Amino acid sequence: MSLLTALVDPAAPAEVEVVRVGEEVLSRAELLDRARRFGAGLRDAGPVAVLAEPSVDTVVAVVGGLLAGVPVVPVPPDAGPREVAYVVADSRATCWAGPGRDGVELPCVLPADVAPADVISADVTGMLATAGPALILYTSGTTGEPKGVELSAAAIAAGLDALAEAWEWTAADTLVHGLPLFHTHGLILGLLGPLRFGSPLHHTVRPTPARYAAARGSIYFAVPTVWGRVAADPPAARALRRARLLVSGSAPLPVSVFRRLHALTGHRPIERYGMTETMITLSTRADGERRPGWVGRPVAGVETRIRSEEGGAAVPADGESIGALEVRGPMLFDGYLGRPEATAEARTTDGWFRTGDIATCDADGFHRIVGRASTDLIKSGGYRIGSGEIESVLLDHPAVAEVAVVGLPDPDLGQRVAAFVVPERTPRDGLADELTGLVAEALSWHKRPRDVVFVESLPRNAMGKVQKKRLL
Ligand code: MLC
Ligand code: AMP
Repeated sequence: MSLLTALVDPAAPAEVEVVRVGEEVLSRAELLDRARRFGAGLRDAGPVAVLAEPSVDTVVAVVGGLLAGVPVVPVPPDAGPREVAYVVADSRATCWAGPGRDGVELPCVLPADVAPADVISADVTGMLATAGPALILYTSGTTGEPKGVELSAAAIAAGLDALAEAWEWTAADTLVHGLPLFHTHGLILGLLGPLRFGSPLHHTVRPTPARYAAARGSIYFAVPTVWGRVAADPPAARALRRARLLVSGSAPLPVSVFRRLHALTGHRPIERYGMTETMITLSTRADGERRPGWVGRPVAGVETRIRSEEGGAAVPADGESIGALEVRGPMLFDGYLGRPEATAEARTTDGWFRTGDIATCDADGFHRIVGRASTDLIKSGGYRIGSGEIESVLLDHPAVAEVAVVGLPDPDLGQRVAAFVVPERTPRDGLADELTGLVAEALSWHKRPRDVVFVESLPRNAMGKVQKKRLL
């Protein structure tokens, strides 16, 4: 059995459109042919790093890697040279797909021009049984560098099938979104889902309200920032009345946005909750209650438990008591690449994954995510950003004596990255912009601080530890 069941189904029509990215369209036959040829070019079976621009070439490279049974490592296209070099080295990628990037010295396979002679043998079809990771997704932690999350084809298939069941997602649907193709939301749910279920994907390149309104789909995916922008654009929102499901995730959907979307579109959005490490574990359903501020029940195969942060006792399922959310299920990751200690730390001794989120659950099994246990993981526009990685880049700058990075509440992005900087001396003009640029260059554009605040000192407790909560 293949992960991409509908795509490789020999009985499916060849000429049907399966993926559209902006103006570029791929039929099923074209995608299969190009992906198989690309896959055949990956001769040594080492991971392939794919510069995940929103383009059909990215789709070809990802699908080609999966069909060839080669781990795919998506690289954010807005990543600076230092982050690109880190991801390539840490993942031990042996091949680079896409336009060249400074500092990448791997052999390059361009998805656009693989020779026809390279047609892959028909028996390589991305079997679910393939050992090892199908995808390695890089994601930030509370400290240190981002970690590579290893997801097997079997886990991805289980995660997608659970969503198909909850959302009644079938080949009769057309999915529309414009999310990045390097994270769970846009890549796994947003690309591999359509190719597994045979529902065409229309990727809008950027997730703007106008583009969502212009596309004709039955299911729309977006992060809360995008839904907030749609809700602030009534003509665009009204165009989504004809959809079947509006789905929000990757960060909390503000209740006000839920209500406004409902008023403008006639739809109560589906909210679902997940993580790179777990895929989607909680969701409301196509045929069930959708409650503003709540993310629903465990999807098929998932179990959850909520334990008190002090002592670990189960908290009552009364919809008010809060505790640390732990999950288990068949869609969870296998581990952090090359980091057995971090992998072990992420799980309890009895095998549950510690999400790091604080949640409550009511007597009906409905969950609400209250926040994160640590202030060191920031969610900005749906992107997960570790304050530690930004702090270490800023501390490298000679004008920075001390720094603390936090996520401040933001009406558009949910949280915005803010850096509180103690300068070595009176900050010169332009230093704030220089520090912002440094993060964009070393890490990614989307990790750059939106605010740089110069302060004389950072709030510390008696032990000298920075008290970030006092900066919020
Ligand atoms: C963009 N811009 C750049 C740039 N990239 N400029 C210079 N250099 C770069 N590298 C410009 C754009 O052209 C634009 O300019 C401006 O910056 C703002 O662009 P934007 O795209 O609107 O960005 P922004 O407002 O910062 O971002 C909002 C957002 C983005 C919602 C589009 O945050 C986003 O795509 N979020 C999705 C994150 C996501 O998919 N997370 C899922 C994680 S998985 P101008 O002039 O055109 O305005 C997960 C699991 C789960 O969490 O549960 O799903
Ligand atoms: P990532 O690893 O980028 O997928 O980020 C995972 C984190 O996003 C989770 O640990 C949550 O903190 C947050 N998250 C995802 N979906 C939701 C949601 N629907 N509501 C609240 N937080 C969410």
